[in-house]
Amino acid sequence: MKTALITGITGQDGSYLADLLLSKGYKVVGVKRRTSLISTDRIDHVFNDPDLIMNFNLVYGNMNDSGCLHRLLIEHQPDEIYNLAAQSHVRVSFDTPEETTEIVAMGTLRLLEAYRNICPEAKFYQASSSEMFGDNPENPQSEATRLMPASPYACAKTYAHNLCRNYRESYGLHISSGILFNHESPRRGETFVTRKITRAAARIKMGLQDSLYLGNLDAKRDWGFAGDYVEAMWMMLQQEVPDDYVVATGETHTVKEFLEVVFKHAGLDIDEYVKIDERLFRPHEVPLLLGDPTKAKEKLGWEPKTRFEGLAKLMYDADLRGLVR
Ligand code: G4F
Repeated sequence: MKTALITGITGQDGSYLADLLLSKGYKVVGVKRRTSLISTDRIDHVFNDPDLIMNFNLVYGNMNDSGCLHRLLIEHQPDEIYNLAAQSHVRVSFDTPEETTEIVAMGTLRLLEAYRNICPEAKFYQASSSEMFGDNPENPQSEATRLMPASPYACAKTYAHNLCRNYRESYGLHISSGILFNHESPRRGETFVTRKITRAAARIKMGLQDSLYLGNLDAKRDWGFAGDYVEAMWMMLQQEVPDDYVVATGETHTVKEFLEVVFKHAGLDIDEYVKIDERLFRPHEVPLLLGDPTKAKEKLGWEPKTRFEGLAKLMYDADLRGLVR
């Protein structure tokens, strides 16, 4: 039985990846930062399933603590390591740049050092981000596109991405980075724009909320389904040769288009409920992200199954179901 260690287990991606790996018969060690509230909602279904919980181990850890990361790798000797832990909110990274950099950049360095010293035979997945393309107007963006990060978060991700390539080349380690474009789901955090919209629409529909405040509606993103994207992560680590891959749908849409699909589906009038709040604009916006997933398709055989409209509707439906339960 293979063992996979996942940092960021309580996040959207960590929870979908745990589901996937448990379904494939892995033993999963999920690393969670201590918080005063429990915050395990996204993995509670694992605890409630006697078959799944047998192969799942939730452990405390922290990307700021080298000794802890070393101890976890010594104790669990993973075959695969998935580094998903992050302060992943771009807007918030402008307010907490140092904390973001500590977790995303230095945290990755600490984990890589532990990995190369303790279990260098393991395979390592790095969660890189399309935010790294930032200001680069060239599109669609591929693995060859120049990185021009435009936020503290993206700068930290770029450092971690470059470091992973450097460790792969310097030490011959099996490290692959997935340059994931925006990926959403009913498990998406409530402050990211897609979930903020679907949750608000459901609450408005149920009479629990009377307005939705948003920032820049013109930004364009390449939005896919997180459940599809964790499959690409796993596929990367099954390759003989490690590499970097763009994971995207190859379609881009404005925030306004997402809003329109959801409100139409909900039977709501945008003009009646949506207001613009200047405070939600970013000091520096990334105007357009559009990925070219050709390499992932050709080399991994990966393709997204869920498309834009279906994604928006399934997220709204899930939020509505959550309220009428
Ligand atoms: O949903 P967002 O906050 O996601 P963003 O900034 O694109 O980043 C997400 O995707 C990245 C992959 O490309 C990840 F690396 C990152 O960790 C994160 O998961 O914002 C999307 C767009 C932005 O242009 C933002 O300005 O929506 C715009 N927006 C408009 N109103 C808003 C809002 N974003 C948020 N969060 N909240 C608003 O009210």
